[in-house]
Amino acid sequence: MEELLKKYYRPKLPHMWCPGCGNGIVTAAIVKAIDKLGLDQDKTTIVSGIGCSSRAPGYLHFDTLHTAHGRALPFATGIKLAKPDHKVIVISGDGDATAIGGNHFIHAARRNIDITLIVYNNNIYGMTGGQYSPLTPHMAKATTAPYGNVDRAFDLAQLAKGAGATFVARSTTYHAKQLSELVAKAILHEGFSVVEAMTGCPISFGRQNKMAKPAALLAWQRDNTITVEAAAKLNPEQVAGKILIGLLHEEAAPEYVTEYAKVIKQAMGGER
Ligand SMILES: Cc1ncc(C[n+]2csc(CCOP(=O)(O)OP(=O)(O)O)c2C)c(N)n1
Ligand code: SF4
Ligand SMILES: [Mg+2]
Repeated sequence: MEELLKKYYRPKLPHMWCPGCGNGIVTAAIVKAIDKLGLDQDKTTIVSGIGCSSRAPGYLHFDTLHTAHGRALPFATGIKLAKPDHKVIVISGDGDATAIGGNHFIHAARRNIDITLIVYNNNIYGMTGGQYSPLTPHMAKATTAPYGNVDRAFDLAQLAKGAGATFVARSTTYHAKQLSELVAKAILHEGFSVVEAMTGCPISFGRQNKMAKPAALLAWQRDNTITVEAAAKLNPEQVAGKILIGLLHEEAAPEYVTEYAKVIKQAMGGER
């Protein structure tokens, strides 16, 4: 880990994450995936919006952008169109990606642009003190829902798939090794890839939901998830109520930047 720290992290401590926050585990999973793939640091750009999770690129030694709340994907789209040979990774919170940035999320998925989006899903607006997000579970407590959240949560994976994402995966900070392997696969996938990283926020979510200890949040992830492979061996009643983790969807489809380049060529008088 020390080598990874020297190579991929900026010497910028202390960081702003609370003790027991899962964001460091997700960020390390991304770094390990990048290292495993041997990506060129000068050709890897990491973009984020605003939130606790969105602070991650600031700690990483790549070309990084910390943009506006919910707007990381439009910035990343511009970068990918201008520099098609760059790997572009977007880090977003659940609120960032599916509330204020929900529109950008579905349209990036629809376009199938070759960007990898990692959603740090802590089920809450962490940075601003625990307001509910579209991924806060039904009847979970939030500062804006002290009696429980009556809204039903999105299933991020289904939302991504329905909007056209061609790679969709989910894992947790408890399953950090699997999470890193899925991030690596997502980066290699040509098209819009989404990885939901379930992560614990003991301060803004856990304290309101009887999981103030970081270990309680990890135990929740362990006890409420099941791998796609294990679920395939069980009948539906045995899997009911569990959250599926692993590679959930993968398909090949025309990629946006490649298709756009063909249109540019045609407009310049060439053949398509
Ligand atoms: C346009 C705009 N609206 C609202 C905010 C305030 N704000 C900052 S972070 C945030 C929510 C962050 O939640 P999430 O995306 O889930 O990230 P987390 O902090 O949980 O990692 C909000 C509402 C803002 N910075 N900009
Ligand atoms: S508020 Fe939650 S998500 Fe934000 S740094 Fe603290 S523990 Fe992490
Ligand atoms: Mg959040």
